Amino acid sequence: VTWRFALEEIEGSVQDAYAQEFKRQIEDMSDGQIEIEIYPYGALGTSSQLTELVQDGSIQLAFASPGHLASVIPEVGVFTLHFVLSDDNDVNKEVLSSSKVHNLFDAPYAEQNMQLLGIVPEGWMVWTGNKPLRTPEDFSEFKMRTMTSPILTESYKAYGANPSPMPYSEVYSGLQLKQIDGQVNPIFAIEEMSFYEVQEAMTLANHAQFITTLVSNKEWYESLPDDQRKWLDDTRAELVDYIYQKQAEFNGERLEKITQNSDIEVVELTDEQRAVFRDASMGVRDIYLEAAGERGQEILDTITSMVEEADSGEM
Ligand code: 6CS
Repeated sequence: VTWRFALEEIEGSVQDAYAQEFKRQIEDMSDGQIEIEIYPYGALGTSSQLTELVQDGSIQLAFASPGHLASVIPEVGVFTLHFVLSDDNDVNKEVLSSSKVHNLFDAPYAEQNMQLLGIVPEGWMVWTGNKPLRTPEDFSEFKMRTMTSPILTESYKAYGANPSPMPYSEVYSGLQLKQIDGQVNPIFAIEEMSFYEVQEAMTLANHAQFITTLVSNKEWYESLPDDQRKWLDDTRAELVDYIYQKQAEFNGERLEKITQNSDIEVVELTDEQRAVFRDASMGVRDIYLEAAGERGQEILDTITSMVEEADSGEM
């Protein structure tokens, strides 16, 4: 049998590294019974279109990032909020891979005919722009490209920006033609999509992780023979640490590559500067709760208390 697996990112990306290792392990375990076909970004469509293909069963597996998916599943918009996660990404990995957090999303995904298979951090979100962005004032009237979910655009409205949601594939030309002033993505993506070539500055605020989720069609998952479901479940458990290390490696190496190949300015915000953004971001949580309701409240409370507990245990 063939399992079709669609990515929201191009070859060489974090999602591609995940899919390649997933393919290697599953094909190996199944002794050739299962073949994984990987479709990198561009082969099938935008993130939102990939989600539709999973929902209607045309493909079995895909990545679905909350920045887009929250348009369909508001609960998952929690991962687009700023300053919810820990500053320590090891803590985030533990919290996000816990069954406690995972279980909270089972019902919202199931209602959209999807099975949630993993919540995967891909690195800190970094702002790029035609200038550094040190204060909310710097965002005033700034045309910031965001992913397409309305909950996410609220985060940038809260800083005074003028958010322009658009698919990933349109960002480079948007920046080049100056239809937008900036965008936000993890470093590995800023490098592989060449965004740094058409931007003046990168601002590191560590305000959020780029989070994606691995999904499958729900009926497909439920109708898998026991051995196949076990291979799938074992592999996704196995890949939690694998992909966490890969994203750290990719983001580290590519920051070096960017600074070697360009004279883009790299600005790291101080704790005081971050605190101003943190304060400005808090009201967006209410907008999230309006959209995601009681389930959203439980999700936000669970994640914030797990993060707090882990952070205080570490100090
Ligand atoms: O900005 C986006 O739309 C995309 N960014 C990344 C790093 N992965 C997928 C997502 O769609």
